Amino acid sequence: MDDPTYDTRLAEFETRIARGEKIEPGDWMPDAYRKQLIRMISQHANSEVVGMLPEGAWITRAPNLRRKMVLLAKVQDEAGHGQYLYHAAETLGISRDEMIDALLEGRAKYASVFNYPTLGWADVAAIGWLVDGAAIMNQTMLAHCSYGPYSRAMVRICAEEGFHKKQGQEMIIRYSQGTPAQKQMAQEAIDRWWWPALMMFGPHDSDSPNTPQLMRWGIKTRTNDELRQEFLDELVPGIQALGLSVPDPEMHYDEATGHWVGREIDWDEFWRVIKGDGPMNASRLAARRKAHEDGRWVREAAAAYAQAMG
Ligand code: BYC
Repeated sequence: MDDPTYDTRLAEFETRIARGEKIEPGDWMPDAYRKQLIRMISQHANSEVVGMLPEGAWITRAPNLRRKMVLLAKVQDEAGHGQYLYHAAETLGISRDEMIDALLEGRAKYASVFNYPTLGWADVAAIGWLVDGAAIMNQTMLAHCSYGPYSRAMVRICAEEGFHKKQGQEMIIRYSQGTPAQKQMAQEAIDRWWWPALMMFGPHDSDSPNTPQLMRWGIKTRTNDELRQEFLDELVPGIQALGLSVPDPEMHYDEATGHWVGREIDWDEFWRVIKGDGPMNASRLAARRKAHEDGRWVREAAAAYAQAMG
């Protein structure tokens, strides 16, 4: 039987990716590919689960039954996304317990955007339109990624994120056409979530150590800056059409490039938040730890039942 060398296996692996084939869990893959996927998918799963907290805080304060039902469904969807993603990561040889421990011990990352507070009802709307909107751009790309379980999870997640984005956009549209107080509420929410949403796409390509390897292996097919630009080009005219604005006095349409261009993101703030020093980092982790402890008896009962049933 042939015993292909690492280089031969790598060449075959890369040829499969170039042909557009999906890599599946039992297939040969370079160690670095496996590690990159575990890193990204587990961070993504953590983001979905921590991302339930900012909006979850408003479920009891939704202004009417319809809004409450929509918000409940959305937050529940995020839990489901976490489930698919932890499962997808498990196919790569890491256990859910390891991933959850890393999150609760502060060793794992999750999207920086969820370390900001939701100070008003319209923040729920801004998260839907801006944050889910940013997530969809990134996840539509990931639905075409080279790893089968991740790409299939993304197809389903994107369908649900489409509903999340639309319910947020619909709220902002209505409030922008409502009373002066409602319009102001919508504007303040956009002002609060604008910069954190732009930061979701990650650092500039020149400061993104992972992008070259992720692009080489078809995990990412577009860079952080390309996706951020697409977001700006879609969102800025959409917000302005409602008589609202983005909190960036330098934002303008550049005729030469055909793109919207604004001022530089505050990257010091971005790195501070990622390193654990954002407005809500401690509170988010405390909430997850409490939920984990409160759910311990359920996990123990389920494990005992499974053992008793053989
Ligand atoms: N936040 O080399 P880079 C949702 C880290 S949730 C925190 O560019 P990469 C929703 C990065 O991890 C959807 N950390 O990284 C849920 C790396 O550190 P490590 C969330 C960030 O991987 C509830 C370092 O910075 N989406 O939709 O090439 C309610 C250097 O970065 C961030 C995903 O998770 C950040 N924003 O690109 C509502 C998508 N940016 O790991 C909505 C999956 C960068 O080397 N992830 N870092 O220590 C990705 O697509 C990519 O990982 C990223 C970063 C674009 C985020």
